Amino acid sequence: MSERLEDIAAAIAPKGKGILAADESTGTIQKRLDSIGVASTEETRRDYREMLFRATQAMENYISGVILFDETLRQKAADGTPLADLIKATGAVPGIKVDGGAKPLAARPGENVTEGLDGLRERLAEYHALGARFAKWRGVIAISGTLPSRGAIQANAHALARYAALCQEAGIVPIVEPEVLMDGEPGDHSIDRCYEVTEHVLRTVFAELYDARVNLEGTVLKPNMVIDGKNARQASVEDVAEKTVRCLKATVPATIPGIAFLSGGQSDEEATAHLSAMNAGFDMPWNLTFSYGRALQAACLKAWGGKPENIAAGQRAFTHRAKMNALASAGNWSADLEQAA
Ligand code: 5MM
Repeated sequence: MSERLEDIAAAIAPKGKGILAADESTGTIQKRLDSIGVASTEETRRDYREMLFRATQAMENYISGVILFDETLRQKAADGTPLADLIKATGAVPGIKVDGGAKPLAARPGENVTEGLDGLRERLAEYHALGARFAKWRGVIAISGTLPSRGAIQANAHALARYAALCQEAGIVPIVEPEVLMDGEPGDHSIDRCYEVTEHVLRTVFAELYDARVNLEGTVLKPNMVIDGKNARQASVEDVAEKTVRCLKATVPATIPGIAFLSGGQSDEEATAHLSAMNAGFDMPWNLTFSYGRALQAACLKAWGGKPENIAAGQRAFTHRAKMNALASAGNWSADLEQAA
């Protein structure tokens, strides 16, 4: 594969394929495994992810890249093959989450800033040697009656830009993920409030990327959709699609090759329906695809349940969701395909 940033960015956010976000940190994967009654150990985490990466049909046809957690990039499959090699063998690109998580922002009660810039240059060099060709950093913005503050948005956007510039210096494509939460507390905000905050966040992020001299053609954006809070869900599929596209057109330069959404707590089918409606209904300068965590994995996790005899069932569930989202990334999904399956 070409090592040019522009080619890697185009390869991980194409039409008809998308990214599997399997970069749950230790605490998050523990929650996921707890939900199916499986203890989180290095081995169970490995087994779960090996099941995903060995779902050949899904990986070869519908998945362009996989975001990994540090532990996973260093792990080997049960037969000794590095997990990153399993991914590469399917034609997908291995990527790595490099942020250190969202931590309380000093003097800004209730708000967070993502940490992890110290030593990042050295870590990126090591990740490149281990085979990662793209990275991810997530900044988290919560909506409440009084938040977010301009200061917290600025701090998160600045960190995203410094991260992105360091990635490109290392020959790694940055996925820039400023997430305006739909599932934060209280989660009662309207879709219009989400629009307003998302617009401000994206404008600030692109101003910071410009100041940091980030090459947008070698960058992928991973935004939230413009959607109402989890406790106030009312907006129709058409409304989410129209407002999301309008907000992106107002803020995202056409030089970005691809936009890969997070699912953010939407149901599996909602996340697919929204993506498909955008691609079917609007002309856009960028490819619009998925970089889902929960919306690609929830059904698989449940079908597997930690039992070796359920590996094929888990892989079928993952393949189905990956296929539905791949169709959505070309605007070709419809609800009857879910029923047919
Ligand atoms: C897979 O979850 C990712 C890691 O989360 P933690 O750092 O909290 O463990 C997460 O960043 C994910 O890549 C994105 O938010 C998209 O995931 P969803 O589930 O929202 O599609």
